[in-house]
Amino acid sequence: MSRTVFIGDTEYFPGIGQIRYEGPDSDNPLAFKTYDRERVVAGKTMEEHLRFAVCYWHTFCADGADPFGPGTRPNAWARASEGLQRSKDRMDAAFEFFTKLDAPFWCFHDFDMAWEGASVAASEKNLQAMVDMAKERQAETGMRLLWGTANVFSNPRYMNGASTNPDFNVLAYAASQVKAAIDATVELGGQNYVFWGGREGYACLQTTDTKRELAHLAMFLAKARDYGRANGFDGTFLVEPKPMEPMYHQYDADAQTVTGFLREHGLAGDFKLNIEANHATLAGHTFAHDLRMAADAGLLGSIDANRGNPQNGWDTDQFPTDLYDAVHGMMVVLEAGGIAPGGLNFDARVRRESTDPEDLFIAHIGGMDALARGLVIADRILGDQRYTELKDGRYASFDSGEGRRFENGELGLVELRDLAAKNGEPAQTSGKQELMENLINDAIVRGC
Ligand code: XUL
Ligand code: CO
Repeated sequence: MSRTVFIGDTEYFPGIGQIRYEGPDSDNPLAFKTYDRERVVAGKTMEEHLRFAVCYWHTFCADGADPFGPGTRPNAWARASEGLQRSKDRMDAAFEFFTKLDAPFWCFHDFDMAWEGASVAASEKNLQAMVDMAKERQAETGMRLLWGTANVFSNPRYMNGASTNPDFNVLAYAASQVKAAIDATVELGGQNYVFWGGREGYACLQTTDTKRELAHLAMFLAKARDYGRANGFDGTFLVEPKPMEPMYHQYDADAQTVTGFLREHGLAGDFKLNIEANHATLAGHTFAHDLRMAADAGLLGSIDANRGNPQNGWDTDQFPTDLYDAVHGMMVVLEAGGIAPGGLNFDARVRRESTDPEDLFIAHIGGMDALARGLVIADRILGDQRYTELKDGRYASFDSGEGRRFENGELGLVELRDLAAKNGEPAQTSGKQELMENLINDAIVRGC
């Protein structure tokens, strides 16, 4: 059963019906070749595994503008000059897109869905108007909210940060937005709530009291958690690591940094990580690396699926069509037991030069197919004994005897020294990287 397609007073994507699975031989650019929501892989349907979400900001708020030039896409839903009408048109376009794409989830920032008012109370009222509308649209269509968040980085008041701002009044203003965005997330049944520390970092180390700012960040997150828990939010809070951009340094630099921070402040558990591929690469890691670090810590919460550009290193937020990234990433997700209640959110935008309305569909279809292929191939690899034997076999010397005693904490440095003296130079053991790479390539060419 597919979702009900929603079309409002205006059809924003005429000529495009619901996107369907047509199989690998289809040459229809507006069809899935691999993503078949009902197909069962490793005991669950693709829809249950992948939990795809469309994001509001890149897909319905961006128009292709970059620092060197204005927008290239005259979005039909962004014509009204008045805030309420523009937000309503945008929401109609968004629900038409979500349901035609047949993705189960969506994500928003407060001021992508609504528009900022001249006061805290005015902004709350604007957001509530759009929450009321979104609630109706969700009920009509069966769409669900993966996560909500607050944009506490675009308004100039946040130029020096939000919860790490040196001015307490700015911190309090950010709290008013986070409170309202948590309320909105609860009202829409959101399964997660995200903190991306857009400007939580610094531009000048010499003017910044980093210790104090980090303490404020931890206090702010704890108070948000307390508010959410007391007001009906039983989902997961997520921190989204990113090392830089827009700041020179952001405190939530990567998965391991955030893990340490959450543990230091007693936040781990209520808070997990939302790993974004392009943020991991900005930090000098791979997507799979940050997923692995989060999963090993028991803190893999959700994923912002996209990719960067290896040539420039910026946060280019391209659609995740790299098959290796998809396979490597889904291997971690499967080994971690899945991503629910998180999901795979396309925090990705079409290129400035991709100006046809259908390009938004083509981009999402490509990302969904790539990650579905990643899922099928990752499952194949993990089910291949050669993979487990190769990986586990490398640690065999810890499975029994003295190695096992070391793991159990029974050997000190003196005992280890004596064992080394007795056993002499260790025999060389091959790392077998190329064999593993070949296994993965062989699994890829066996198709999906
Ligand atoms: C920015 C980014 C954000 C967060 C939500 O790089 O990834 O869109 O995902 O604030
Ligand atoms: Co993101």
